[in-house]
Amino acid sequence: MSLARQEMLKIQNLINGQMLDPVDGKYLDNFEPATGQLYALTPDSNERDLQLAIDAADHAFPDWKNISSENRAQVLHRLADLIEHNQDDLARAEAIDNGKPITLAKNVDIYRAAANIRFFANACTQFSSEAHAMEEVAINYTLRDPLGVVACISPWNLPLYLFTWKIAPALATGNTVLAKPSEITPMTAYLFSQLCIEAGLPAGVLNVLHGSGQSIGAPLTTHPKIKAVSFTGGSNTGTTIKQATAIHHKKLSLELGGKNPTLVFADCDFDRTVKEVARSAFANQGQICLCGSRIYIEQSIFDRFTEALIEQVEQLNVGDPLNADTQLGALVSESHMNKVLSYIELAQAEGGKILTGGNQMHMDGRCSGGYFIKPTIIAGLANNCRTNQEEIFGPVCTVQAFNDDVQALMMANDSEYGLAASIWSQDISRCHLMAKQLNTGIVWINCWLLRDLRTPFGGIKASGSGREGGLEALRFFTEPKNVCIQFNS
Ligand code: TXE
Repeated sequence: MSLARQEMLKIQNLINGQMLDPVDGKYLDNFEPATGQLYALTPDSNERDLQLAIDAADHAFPDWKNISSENRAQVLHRLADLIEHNQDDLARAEAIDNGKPITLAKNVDIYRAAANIRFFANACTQFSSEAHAMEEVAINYTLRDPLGVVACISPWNLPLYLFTWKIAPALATGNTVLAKPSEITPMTAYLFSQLCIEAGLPAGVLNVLHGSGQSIGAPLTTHPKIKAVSFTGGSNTGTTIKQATAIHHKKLSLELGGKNPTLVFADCDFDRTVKEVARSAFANQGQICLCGSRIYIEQSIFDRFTEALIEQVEQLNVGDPLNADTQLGALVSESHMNKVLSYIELAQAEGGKILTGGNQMHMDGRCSGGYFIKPTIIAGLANNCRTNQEEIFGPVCTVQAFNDDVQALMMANDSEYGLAASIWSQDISRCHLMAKQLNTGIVWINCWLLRDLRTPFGGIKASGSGREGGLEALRFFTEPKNVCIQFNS
């Protein structure tokens, strides 16, 4: 029985070290994807909330940038400790808010949120810069100072994971932050905000503003006090932000969409590859920009591999995200479910054949009103059709055969996206050569989503510009300045 709207939990912003209601008292509805029920209210923040946060971050910046990196690291380690201590509550909140299985939320999302913060707490104490000697003439040294007040904007698919992935390096390098989580999945950012206060993060260093892209996201990116924008989300939104900020010459990091190829060769480790390719296509209900949604299979094993993949996918347990044995949960919203269902219809109109799945799943009990789709594999489509060219971002993948390495590479690169790819073959010299020629920012060989946080993360073309991770992130959130001193001057 859902509560009356006015009795709902009202999420709050974090501004200047305090949990605050939106100034104008406006809220957006927040639904539980597994049940379709309204269960909380999210601040519909606007420019009045924005200005309070900007003032707080601006005021906090000088002290935060001037304390030692060791002191910043201490606060961040305390925050990571609190995330770990509260991981069960955070995982449950994430599963309810996003619809993902609770085991995935705990083992991936919340685990990585703490790891993100701990990684950059350590990294900032080791962050150094360069010097360049000009023999007997002069010495150059590079300063890398924080930018000031920066904006971090994140999407709904990996809510706390991607939220902290941006905030951690920004804070660790001495910037103060205005962070905006997705209005579709605000809950863990709200709980995280309370942990920031408990960890002793100084007031104004991090400010969390909830609300829609239009009412708070857009004014956040264009505010003159914002020195840089780190954004993760859809490619169209990335374009909008790039256009809106161009006149202000802001520093931008854009992690956008993907339509990632999976290349399966006849000499792959067959049984393991079937399992891993299924995981790469359907993890998080296919709502990870890194998911392998275009599966290319060498002709000689096409039928056998496709059959084995169908069998593997049909064993996946689709169900209540709060059940520990659920492997696929609900899609994040009714509108996103309908978008994915429309692509399944489009695929059939384009001549595709549904090999398994292809329909909404209607559950019993508490999830009867939820947003579930049967994991779907589609064959018989041309590489240049919309189904194979547009990002669907759901539990839907296509299979196509290729005859040789040249054709596989051509089909894989035939995309406006360029984020990630995976190659499955025991011929390692072939894999190195394919990796070199794939037009993506990330290539996995005989693995998928194996992540080292030191590595550059991001894509090319419609998948974005700039890189996150390791030194790339520390350098994005600092400004290099070269100082040249002439000897005997
Ligand atoms: O994106 P949206 P979504 C991509 C994924 C998919 C999308 C899903 O491929 O396409 O993200 O996330 C805010 N100015 N990636 O639908 O709508 C909005 O409120 C400022 C790629 O949420 O673009 C939300 O907080 N902000 C990625 C955020 O932007 C605006 C990994 C994203 O919203 C705005 C994960 C505006 N004009 C998902 N409009 C990768 N490559 O790593 C919206 N927002």
